[in-house]
Amino acid sequence: MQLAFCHTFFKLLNHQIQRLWRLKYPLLGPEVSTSFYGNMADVGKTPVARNEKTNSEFGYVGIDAILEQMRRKAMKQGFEFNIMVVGQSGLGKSTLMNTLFKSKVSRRSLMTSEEERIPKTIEIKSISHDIEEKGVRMKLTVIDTPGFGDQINNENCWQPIMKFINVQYEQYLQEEINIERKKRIPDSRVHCCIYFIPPTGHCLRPIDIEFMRHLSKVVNIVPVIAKADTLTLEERDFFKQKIREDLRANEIDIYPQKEFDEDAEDRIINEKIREMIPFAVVGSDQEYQVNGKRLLGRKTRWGTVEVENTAHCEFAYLRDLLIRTHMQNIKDITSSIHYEMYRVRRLNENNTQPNGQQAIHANGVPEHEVLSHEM
Ligand SMILES: Nc1nc2c(ncn2[C@@H]2O[C@H](COP(=O)(O)OP(=O)(O)O)[C@@H](O)[C@H]2O)c(=O)[nH]1
Ligand SMILES: [Mg+2]
Repeated sequence: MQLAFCHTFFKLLNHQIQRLWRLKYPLLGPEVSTSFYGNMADVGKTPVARNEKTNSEFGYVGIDAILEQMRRKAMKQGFEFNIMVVGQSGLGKSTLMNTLFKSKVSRRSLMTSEEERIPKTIEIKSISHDIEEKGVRMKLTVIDTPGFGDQINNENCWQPIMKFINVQYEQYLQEEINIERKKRIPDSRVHCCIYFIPPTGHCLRPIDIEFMRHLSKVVNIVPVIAKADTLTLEERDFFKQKIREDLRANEIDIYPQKEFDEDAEDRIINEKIREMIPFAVVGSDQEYQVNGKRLLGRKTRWGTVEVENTAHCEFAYLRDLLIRTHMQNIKDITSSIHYEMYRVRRLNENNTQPNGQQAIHANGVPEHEVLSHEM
């Protein structure tokens, strides 16, 4: 009698605890077991009498709950993503950034007088925005480089951009080696550089090759064909093919780099992306009504180019790569490959200096380092 009461009591207790546990961790599903009470409820029964389910729950520890803990921590901290756009004026850089993040994240160039519009030298401008979607916060920084390729002589116009990228690495390094380190180092390193190729339909120009050849060694480069609505389908396919050949011939390693594929699954996914790159994109921040739906597009006399429709252009592939599938990987490669290379070189240099002194540039970067972080 007493044994029967005990049995019923523990069974009820077990049921209540399971219910509370599921309320607290709904993601964990029904498999969560409170095996201690489960065992107690079996008091007085022979082991043979236990059912299969109780047996399978017995070994559950709860290690998978770490995922939920990580998710919450990441939600609390938020994310940082720094994206740079490079290409001549008028190729649609600002428009594409607005298209990607569906808001006015980048200022469109105002069509003022030619002289005012084109800066005499390359300016580098960063604008940060706090974006929130479904409770996930992201600090997005768009780094614009107006003036790139706009001069009569564009020789070495990649240099100020290389310098800017190195300055960000240097700032991060200085924070890292400080005795009193911040709990979280602000990350201004450029995670990704979108390089805009003008839609000429021919081949890469010397300036494109020179820029990507130098910069692909220090940053993740994602080339795109700008204003792809100006090319026919045949022209687009031919141009893409030609660009891939030019990149190969000049040994330019763009993102996602073959040598950094982590496993076979990665390789299969990235191989498909590599076969499609450069994405032929169209940008727009104007919405139009098409078949009863509101879409981002470019309205012309003969129809509307739907920016997110893959039958019209490859913008959606670029968006998926940058935001939906590879954002974390882009940040990881920046940190574990590009920044790491910079860090190792800088620390080695420090060690080889007889008196530990170096020529320091006005912006805090050693003079010879400003332009020479190329392997
Ligand atoms: N045809 C076409 N025009 C575009 C595209 N993207 C932007 N534009 C237009 O090109 C002009 C320059 O765009 P903007 O984004 O300011 O170029 P940026 O100087 O590279 O930043 C604007 O009139 C845009 O509306 C595109 O994909 N196709
Ligand atoms: Mg612009």
